[in-house]
Amino acid sequence: MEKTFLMVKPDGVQRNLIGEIVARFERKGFQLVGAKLMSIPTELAEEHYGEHKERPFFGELVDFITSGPVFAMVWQGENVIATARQMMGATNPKDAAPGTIRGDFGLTVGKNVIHGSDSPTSAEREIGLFFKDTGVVEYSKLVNEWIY
Ligand code: RTP
Ligand code: MG
Repeated sequence: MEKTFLMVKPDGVQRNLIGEIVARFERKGFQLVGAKLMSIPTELAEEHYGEHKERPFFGELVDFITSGPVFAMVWQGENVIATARQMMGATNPKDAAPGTIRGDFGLTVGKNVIHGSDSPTSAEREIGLFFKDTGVVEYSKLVNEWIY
């Protein structure tokens, strides 16, 4: 089953949005298979956002994502990578549709509440980076029989 890496960013944790965000993915029918509250070391932040190394906002991005704890998660389900991105909304909350997480809870591009992998390659890479030590939890859920 497809898996993706999602993370409530430091602003979402500080604003008490963990439960709200988890609830949205649960209600959709996705299955939580990994989760931890953690501080991101600078080296991990730089590696995670490595694709943006040359961008002018890279320093701010790393400073922000390491500024407080994040809630890192792995979710699984059919088409979860693309669907989670739709549920998150556009990168800049001013362009994100109402009903999406960024559309409902964000105001600025720098503090946009949630991260989600943007492709199968990114998902595999990011799950590897964040859940290297603990792995994910494989388990069956009876409710899945009513979803699929
Ligand atoms: P993310 O990686 O955090 O899930 O966000 P994303 O895929 O929607 O957007 P991406 O292009 O990967 O950018 C990563 C994060 O960098 C910040 N950003 N700032 N100041 C700017 O113009 C700017 N552009 C992007 C955002 O916080 C974005 O989530
Ligand atoms: Mg991205």
